[in-house]
Amino acid sequence: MSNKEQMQVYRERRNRLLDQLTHGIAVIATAPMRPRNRDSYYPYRFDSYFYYLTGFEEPEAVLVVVAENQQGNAEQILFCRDKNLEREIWDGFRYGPDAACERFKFDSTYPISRLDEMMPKLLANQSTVYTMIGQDPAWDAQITGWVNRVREQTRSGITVPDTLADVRKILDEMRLFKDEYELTLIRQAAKIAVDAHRRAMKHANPGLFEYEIEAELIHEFRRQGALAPAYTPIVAGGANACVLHYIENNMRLQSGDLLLIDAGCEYGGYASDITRTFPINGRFTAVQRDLYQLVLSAQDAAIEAVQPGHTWDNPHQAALTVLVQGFIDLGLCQGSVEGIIESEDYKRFYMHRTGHWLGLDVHDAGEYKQAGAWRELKPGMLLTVEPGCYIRPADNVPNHFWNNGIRIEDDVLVTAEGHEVLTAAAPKTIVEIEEWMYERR
Ligand SMILES: [Mn+2]
Repeated sequence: MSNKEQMQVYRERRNRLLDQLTHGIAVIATAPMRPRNRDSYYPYRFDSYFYYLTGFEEPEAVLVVVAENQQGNAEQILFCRDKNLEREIWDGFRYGPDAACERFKFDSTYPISRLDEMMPKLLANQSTVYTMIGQDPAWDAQITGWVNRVREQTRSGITVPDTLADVRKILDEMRLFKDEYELTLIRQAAKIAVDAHRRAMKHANPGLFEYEIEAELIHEFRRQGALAPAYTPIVAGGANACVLHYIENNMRLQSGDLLLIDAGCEYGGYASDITRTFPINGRFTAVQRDLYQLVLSAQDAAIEAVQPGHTWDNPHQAALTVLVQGFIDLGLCQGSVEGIIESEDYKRFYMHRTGHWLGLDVHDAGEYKQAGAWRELKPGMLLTVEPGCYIRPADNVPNHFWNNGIRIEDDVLVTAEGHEVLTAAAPKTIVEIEEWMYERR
């Protein structure tokens, strides 16, 4: 897709937002730069909603979309940093309002320094202000301040906005359905993460540290042009895999242990999210084989349940049924499948749900329930499927199971025919993993 066509995609998203603004104005700021320590900043990451509507990556920018301006027309406005040749020597290129207007297909652009002066004029005679409420107290105060400045002019006949609405209600629903352009970026994010997991498996060996494997992941991400990990990678050997959000990644890998890696990259703004679990020495033990095959069967059942017309909860229930039957067969739980699901006794070994929406954010925008019911899956939705099993030492658990944490996670697109697993090329069956690791010697 040419750059022009890409920018048209963003403009059309703003048009679709416009279609849903009844007599109102949407004001969406990008993310602030965040200080790390003293005068160093974290690498800059734009706000996902702002980026979804603009494709504009610079900090200090605000999007304004007006259903009807003072002349009665719809208008798409960007406030951004001015050109500044002096600053550009230090910090790099910035578009400036003129070039940004042309390239990003806005109707008008202004320097961000004029935001405070212009917002009361733009808000005058608008009834509803759509913005992100409560995300940043300073932003909430700014919006309120501008509305109060409009109020000061009411004796001249100007009316004041009387409704504040959360624009995310509209945008979450839009972001939930991925368009063709997004899918191109998402497929690439998935492909790079697949390669990173393959690379990590190839490099794993007893005696290495978890961070050495993390380095292999990051190497592959950057080598293929991904910005960064989409979230802090989890590289968890042995007992560490039973800590769901383990990110220290600083222990030595032991032969006989499993290694759980939960890592994905951000490419073109989009996250991939893959988990693989494999034996550090390249061969599953008999116990690990039983547990791993159970989680894999649960994942197969859950992926099979990703179908248009099914609900969000179907994959989770499918995984849960397989897992609980397995816990009974292995002697980890006692009773019937229904009874154990009812009592939630399985939560000793499986305490999270089976997935989440995926997109610009790794836990992406979109409601999971509508009017109290799990929502229906439809083509274009993208989700993860990630059942697991985590066995910590406990009196009522046979000790040969202890300290095995397993999760298997893929990124799955709902299609008209069923589903497509975007991350299928990362080795997953016991045979695939052992063969791929055997070749590393
Ligand atoms: Mn995930």
